[in-house]
Amino acid sequence: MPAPGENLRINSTRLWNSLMEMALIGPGLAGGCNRQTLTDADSEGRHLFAGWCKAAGMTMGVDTMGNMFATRAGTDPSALPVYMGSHLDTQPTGGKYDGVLGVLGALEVVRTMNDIGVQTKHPIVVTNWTNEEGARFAPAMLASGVFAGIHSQDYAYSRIDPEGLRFGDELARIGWVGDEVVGARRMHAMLELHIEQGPILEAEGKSIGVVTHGQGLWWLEITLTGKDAHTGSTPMHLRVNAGLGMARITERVHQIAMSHQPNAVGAVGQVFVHPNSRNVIPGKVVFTVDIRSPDQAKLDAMKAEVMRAAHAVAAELGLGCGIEDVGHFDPVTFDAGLVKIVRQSAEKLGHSHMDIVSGAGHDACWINRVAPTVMVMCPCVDGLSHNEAEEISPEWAAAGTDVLLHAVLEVAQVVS
Ligand code: HGY
Ligand code: MN
Ligand code: MN
Repeated sequence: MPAPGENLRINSTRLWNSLMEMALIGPGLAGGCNRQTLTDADSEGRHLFAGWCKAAGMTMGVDTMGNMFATRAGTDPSALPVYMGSHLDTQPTGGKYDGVLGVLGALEVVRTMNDIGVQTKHPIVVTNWTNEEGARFAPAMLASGVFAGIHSQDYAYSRIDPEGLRFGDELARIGWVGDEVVGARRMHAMLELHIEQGPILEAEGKSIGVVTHGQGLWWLEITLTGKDAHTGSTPMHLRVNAGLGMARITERVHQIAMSHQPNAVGAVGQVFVHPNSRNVIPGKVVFTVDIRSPDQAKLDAMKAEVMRAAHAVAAELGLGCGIEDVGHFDPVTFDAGLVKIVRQSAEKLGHSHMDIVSGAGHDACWINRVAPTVMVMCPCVDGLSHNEAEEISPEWAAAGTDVLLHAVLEVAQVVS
């Protein structure tokens, strides 16, 4: 006689329909999503998620960072809950699945448990972490970082978006400041389902990524100051061109990442040019360098080399140079016991799988500081993400969510 829940599979049609319904909120211009954190679209998505959680019989808690926690009771209310979840906010030109699969996959796990009345010893909590992307308000994983004690709430509330709006004011404006003290909750474990956002699983023909580690990251915001001047009448030797400095540093970032291969990456993704007029030599540029590696020594070395290169280029061109750390976490090792449970769940379900290091940052990287944590990944088409054309198959979504279901049933201990 199989143990209760042994043959359980999620309802993949229900999951896919929920993903498609959420994707209609904050639609992008090219088929993806633009549901940036603390916008009205984010709030609308939150309300849709909250309504689904209520319909699934869960009780909702919200903390002062807007993190949402929907609880399904366990048989032992004194047992610490098992958390699952990810994020509903998206990049400005984001896809339909980055983060959303982890939140709605976790909801589908609860819906499936409800279908046959599975009871677990530990309560189960489905989570939506605020501002995972860091696109509007840096750094990424801001609210899970406050929850894990990495950032103060005052720091988080003070973060400013490109329009000069304040995180704390925007959270209040959309009405999602909760009454729970952020970080007060204790967890038995946290499991996050996420698309890979890279090409490895698809290329290897694997349906499941068993995430053993996450690479570390630095976001360095560099401000170069030169002199606005006429692009036509200013002789070349009299120019103090901040735009030229940015171009040279951008090239150096690429060279530095290439010099630390394998397992090192670097790029500049966000640039603000002032005054950004066709016939004015830029007197000021502000841009963010994103460098990452799973190897601590490489990550540290790249940061030092980028800092040196930036100051050297600025000196060559007579530019002022300021560098601010606007995001950082060191390489992460996830909980070995949970990794084993995820791997065994994939094997039990007959899904092809491989161990993998996460190239992207995730809320799990911070929660790993305060509770045993692991991630489950599914492939995405051509490894593409942070692009409106991001795509996964319903089969991949179902496989990842089935693995999440069985891993959670194991960790939360099925009672009946
Ligand atoms: O930047 C990241 O890796 C994540 O997508 N926020
Ligand atoms: Mn994500
Ligand atoms: Mn993302």
